[in-house]
Amino acid sequence: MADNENKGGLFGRWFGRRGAEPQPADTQKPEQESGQEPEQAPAQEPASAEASVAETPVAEPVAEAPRTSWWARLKQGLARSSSSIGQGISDIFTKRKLDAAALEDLEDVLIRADLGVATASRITEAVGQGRYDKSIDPAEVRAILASEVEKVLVPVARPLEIDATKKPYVILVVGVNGSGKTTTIGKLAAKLAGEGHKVMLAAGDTFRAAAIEQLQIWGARIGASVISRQQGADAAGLAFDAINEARREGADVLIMDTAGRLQNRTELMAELEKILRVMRKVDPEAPHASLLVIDATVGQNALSQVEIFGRVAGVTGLVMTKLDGTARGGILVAISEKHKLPVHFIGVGEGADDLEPFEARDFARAIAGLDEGAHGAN
Ligand SMILES: Nc1nc2c(ncn2[C@@H]2O[C@H](COP(=O)(O)OP(=O)(O)O)[C@@H](O)[C@H]2O)c(=O)[nH]1
Ligand SMILES: [Mg+2]
Repeated sequence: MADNENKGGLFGRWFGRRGAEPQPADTQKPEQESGQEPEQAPAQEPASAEASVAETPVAEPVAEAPRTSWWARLKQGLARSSSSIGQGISDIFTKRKLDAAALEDLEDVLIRADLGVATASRITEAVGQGRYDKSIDPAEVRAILASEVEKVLVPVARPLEIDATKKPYVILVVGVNGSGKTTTIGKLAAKLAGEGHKVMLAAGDTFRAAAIEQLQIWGARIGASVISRQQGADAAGLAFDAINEARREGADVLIMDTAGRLQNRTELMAELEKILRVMRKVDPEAPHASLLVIDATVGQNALSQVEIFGRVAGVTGLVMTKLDGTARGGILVAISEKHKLPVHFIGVGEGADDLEPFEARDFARAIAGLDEGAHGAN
């Protein structure tokens, strides 16, 4: 594959991700919190990975290597949250009877872990129920925590269902810069293509040439055609053409990338509204899904992203990425509690198969630091 040679760094990572260790934290730092605009975005797409082509062999046989189990990866991704919660719980409840002060301390620990005030107080209440002046084992507190978190997540853990009567089924992908939109599109497209859907991609991040190229690489990798225009072109016009083109080609699914934008920049958000308006000229029901991609390392800022993108882009579901490093996974609980939007997938790495359907029970048990996931023994 000629492409393979050109983009060895990226392909090496795709293939090499199977069974590989998670990326070191410094390669996955979110770059969107500092307030930069899309036009100033640092090149963090695969193009920059080309520098390491030489020392990154394209290791196809690695596909045979055993893959670290899903549970182990999730647990590791949530380790930062679960260890701070676990430590806090041990500090509070070891050799101490349960009283109002202990419960207050517990609530603080949970709020600091981004779980949100509502969930934190519900967990605290559940822990306190009938146990005043008794001692409680930290493990029991963690079990209660897992069960309360699971209750919040069960209603939102919903698969992304492609309605085959909509052709193409149009998926718009939005989010702040660097949250993992383009990578998620690649992973999602790979998944859908693997399930037999004919997928087409639209390179709607027209701000940066590298972003267009990044999507083209994914398209080539999975055999999906990519509609693109030159850098600086109008994204709404591209959306219009893309739906028409997808119809002509008989694509089942069209996934449209967009430029990262900060949720507090009105003019950029207005551009997103324009994309939606123009899409609806071709298909009044488009987009059929509007996915907000959130970076799990940003913490509280994610709440305002959900709020504002939800309002402007009519977000129908969430994907949380980067749950494989220094994630602040608790925020997903706060988001679910507050916004009740479906969470379809979580991203646990940069490779094509690092996108997993969101499972409430696994996530709840991992964040509580319990040992087995939903599929393990209890
Ligand atoms: N570790 C890790 N890195 C990710 C994940 N998803 C995306 N990335 C990386 O985050 C950076 C930004 O991703 P990109 O898809 O370009 O973000 P976009 O600006 O929203 O399109 C890239 O270096 C990706 O490889 C993930 O689930 N885990
Ligand atoms: Mg992008």
